[in-house]
Amino acid sequence: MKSPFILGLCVAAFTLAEARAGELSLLVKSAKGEPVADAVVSLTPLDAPVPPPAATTPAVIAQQDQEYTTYVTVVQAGSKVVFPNKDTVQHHVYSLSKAKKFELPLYNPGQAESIVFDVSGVVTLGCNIHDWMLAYLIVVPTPYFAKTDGLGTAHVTAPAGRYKLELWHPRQSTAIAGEIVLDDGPPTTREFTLALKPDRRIRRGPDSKSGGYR
Ligand SMILES: [Cu+2]
Repeated sequence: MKSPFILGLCVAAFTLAEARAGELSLLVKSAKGEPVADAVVSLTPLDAPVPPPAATTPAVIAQQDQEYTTYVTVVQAGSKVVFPNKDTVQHHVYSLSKAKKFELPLYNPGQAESIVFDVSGVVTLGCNIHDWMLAYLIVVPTPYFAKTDGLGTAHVTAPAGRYKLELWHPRQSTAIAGEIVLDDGPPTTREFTLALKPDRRIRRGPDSKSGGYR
């Protein structure tokens, strides 16, 4: 039987480990000072092993109303992504990106295909039938990542330590990289201003019969 002393030590060690979580609080703005959504930040440990992907529910990028439901999706390398067709028409999903070249030949409404993405990088998704359909899957080497919301903010919780920070956005030609240290104190804050290129997405006309994004 374990002595209460040993048990007490274990509990203390566990509590200490639990408390040593750091947090990054990120704000991304455009050159005009407007909040930037869909910026992806990832933190890759520099002094600690990178945990493998958790066995969570796979990410989903659906086709609905002739659009991809999610413009920017982030997963850790080694994760599965499901591509359900929730539409009333067929779609043909493909990517010519170096991180993953693939195609899911024409499939019907109600069907779902899935793919494992094991190489880090940007995977640009298109559809052979609907030229305007465009989405990005960002495959990162770490489980510590987030995507900015409409306010341009994102939060990443990770164990205290030193990280390589990478920031990517669809309208930014190269990713920003840097180093950051998280400790167990108040969140570490970072603010980035991006010089964004024009939005490549084709917008849908007012009649809504024409193709494009809403
Ligand atoms: Cu399509």
